[in-house]
Formats: sequence, C-alpha cells, structure tokens
Amino acid sequence: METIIEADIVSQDNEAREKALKADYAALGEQLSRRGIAIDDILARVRAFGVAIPSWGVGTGGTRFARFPGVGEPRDIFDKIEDCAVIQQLTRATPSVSLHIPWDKADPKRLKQAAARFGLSFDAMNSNTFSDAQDQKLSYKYGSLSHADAAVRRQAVEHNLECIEIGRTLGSKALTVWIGDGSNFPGQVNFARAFSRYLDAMADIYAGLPDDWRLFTEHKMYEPAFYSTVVQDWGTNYIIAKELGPKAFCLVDLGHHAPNVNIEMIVSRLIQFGKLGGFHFNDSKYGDDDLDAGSIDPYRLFLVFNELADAEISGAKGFEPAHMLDQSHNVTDPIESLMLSAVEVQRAYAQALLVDRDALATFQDDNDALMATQTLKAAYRTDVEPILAMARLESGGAIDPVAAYRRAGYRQKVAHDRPAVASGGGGIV
Ligand code: LRH
Ligand code: MN
Ligand code: MN
Repeated sequence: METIIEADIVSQDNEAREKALKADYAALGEQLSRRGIAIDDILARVRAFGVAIPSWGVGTGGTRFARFPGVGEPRDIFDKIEDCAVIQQLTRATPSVSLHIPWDKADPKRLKQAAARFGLSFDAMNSNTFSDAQDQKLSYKYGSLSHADAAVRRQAVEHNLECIEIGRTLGSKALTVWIGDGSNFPGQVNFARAFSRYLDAMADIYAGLPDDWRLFTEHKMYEPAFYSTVVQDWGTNYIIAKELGPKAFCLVDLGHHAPNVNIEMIVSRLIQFGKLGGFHFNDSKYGDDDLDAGSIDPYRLFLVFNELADAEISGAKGFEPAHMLDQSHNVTDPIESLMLSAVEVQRAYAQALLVDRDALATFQDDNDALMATQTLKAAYRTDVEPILAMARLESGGAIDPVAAYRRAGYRQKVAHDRPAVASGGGGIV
C-alpha cells in the first residue's frame, strides 16, 4: 500500500516522542487498573474505531460573504483522495472517504483505483439536490424531492439513483440524503403536502436501494430555508425512517439543531428504537457552524459517545452507526483540522469506554444525582491521550500527527502542483 508522507519523517518524529509516550501509557495503565479497567482493551477498541473523512472537507470552505483560498488546495477529487490518504496515514483513524455527487463525479473505476492505492474505502455517498448542477435541466430553486412539480421531483430521484449506482461500483453501502427544501415565508408551502411529496419521492429512492445498503436521511432545522424546512428535526426524521422501511435510518449532524437541544438524548431515542444510522461530527457555537469536532463543547461530544458506548457494551440490536465528519475549514489547514477532529472523536469514544456503568446504574437507581454525574465526569476527566497516541503508533501512524505533517512540509509541496483557486464546492453548507 502506498503512503504519501515519507516513512522516515514519521518514524523520526515518533522516535523523539516514543519514550515519553511509553512512560505516560504505563502510568495511565496503572491508574486505570486501579479502577478495574485493562488499558489494552481500550487500546484495542480505539484501534478498531474509524471515522470517515468528507471529501468536501479537505478543501478550504467559506462563508456566505467570502471565501479565502488556502495554499495547495485540492483541484479535484483525486487530489482530495490524496489529502485523505495523508490524514489516514498519520492518524490511522480515518480509513474511508464519504463522497458528494456531483462535486466528486469522476470515472468510478478511476476513483476506486485512486482510493485502493492508499487502502482507503468509501463510506456513505451523498447526493446533492440543494444546488443546481451545471448541465441540469430543471432548477432546485424551489425545492427538489418535495417540489410542487413532479418533473423536478423525478429529476431529484434520478440523481439519487445515480448516486447509488456510482456507490455500488465503489463499494459504498449507504446513501445519505440531505435536502434544502423548505420555505422562506409563512404560507409559501403547504407543510403536509410538501412532506407527502417528499415521502413519495424517497420511497422511489428506497426502492432502488440494494439489499445490503442503508439509506440515511439527515435532518436540519433551518438553512437554506429560513421559515420552514421539510426535514427539520429528529421527530420528522424518525417518521421518514419508519415510513420507508428497515433499510432507512436517521443521520444526526451535530450542527443541525436548535441551540441547547439535548442531542445525546436524541441519540439515545434513535438507538432505543433501532433507527440511528450515523453521524456527521462537527461542533458549533451558534448554528451549522461546521467547526472542528470537540472544539467548542467537548463534553457534549463525550455525552453523545456515552450513549454510543452504552449501546455498544449492552449489545443494542442492529446498532451499527456510521461515523463521519462534516466540517468546513476557513482559517486552518483542512488536513490539520480533520486530523485533530478525528482524534477528538476517538478521544470521546475512549473516554466513554471508561465510564463505570455498573456504578452509574446503581447511582441512578438510588437517585444519587451527584454521584451519577460524577461517574460520568470521572471518565471525562481522564486524559486518554496516551491511549490515542499508542493506537496511532501501533497502527503505523504518527504519535503527533500535526507535528509529523508540518515536518513533512506536505502543504508547501503540493502548492507547487496545485495553483490557488478562487472558489470550490462545499463552501457554506
Ligand atoms: C448540510 C450538510 C449536509 C450536506 C453537507 C455539505 O448542512 O450538513 O450533510 O451534504 O452539509
Ligand atoms: Mn451534514
Ligand atoms: Mn450541515
């Protein structure tokens, strides 16, 4: 398997850090064993954990006002795959890529070969009916799968079926559908009629889903529609998954809720009723900010993973969530941000595995609110960095991915081949 960053650079950087890491790992191991936890078990689980990179995340994003291009930005999906390969080489936490069509449209055979060179696979395919493609006949200005005109709905269905077809060739096993459909003014659309049209169109997509595929629908409260949105929250999303059938699941993008909404509880509900499909991890202060995972509220990320770890440990039926990042980077190097985001997601997972679940259940039954919450805090306060770093080292990655990346000078190197571009896909969404 090919790697992009020279192995010598990674091993030199690792050598300088290995002794300290081993000491830190041993000290943490001792601490955890006093708590009845075998550090190597946690290490094994962390090593097996992966989160997909969104192809659109490796380009520099933008806001609704401007986009400031970065140096050496990927020119096309093949450059993007190379950037994803760098992220995987150094973190060993991101073995797959999630594609967005038509942004990433290319010969599927070439795409497959490009990913296989670096041992990458393809996670969920994403369709796009929230913007108009260049050679598209009918516009999505007034909606897509819920559009009043049957011909527009048909075009949107066909696009989703094409995404499935491309994904089949690539070995993907899921389609994620997010639509921007909704309204900007009271009275603009009839809520019930628009939702019925959407459900009918989704049923057509569902009918074209291979048996071993899953269909993820992603809810989002607002934007681009600012008065009402067709798939606005997890309740609507749950209805969709229920109506469509057993291959349909809900996707939770952490940035798609009202401020202060209890997302971990939504996650719990979806798990309990077998409809949690997966995640788009990111963080936010205000809305769909698409900031790096864990950069604003790492405790919330931990609480989400507390629900996931609970389901994993208790063997919840049909529990197999897809982990994906969905972020936009405006002021950082996207590769660095994505590497650190993947590590943050892993960190939340590792910390959640440390929760003393028997003690927690006892405190809950005894109505001991203080000790129950302290049980979660004890896990969250544990610095699991030595486990994460050891997982990377043992899997052939970098103890400090950002340091190794900077040492390799990757961005400066690709800047020669990749001229600056004025704009790119995946700006403000
Ligand atoms: C919408 C969204 C959705 C899109 C992506 C680019 O805000 O989260 O997942 O596919 O952004
Ligand atoms: Mn998303
Ligand atoms: Mn979003």
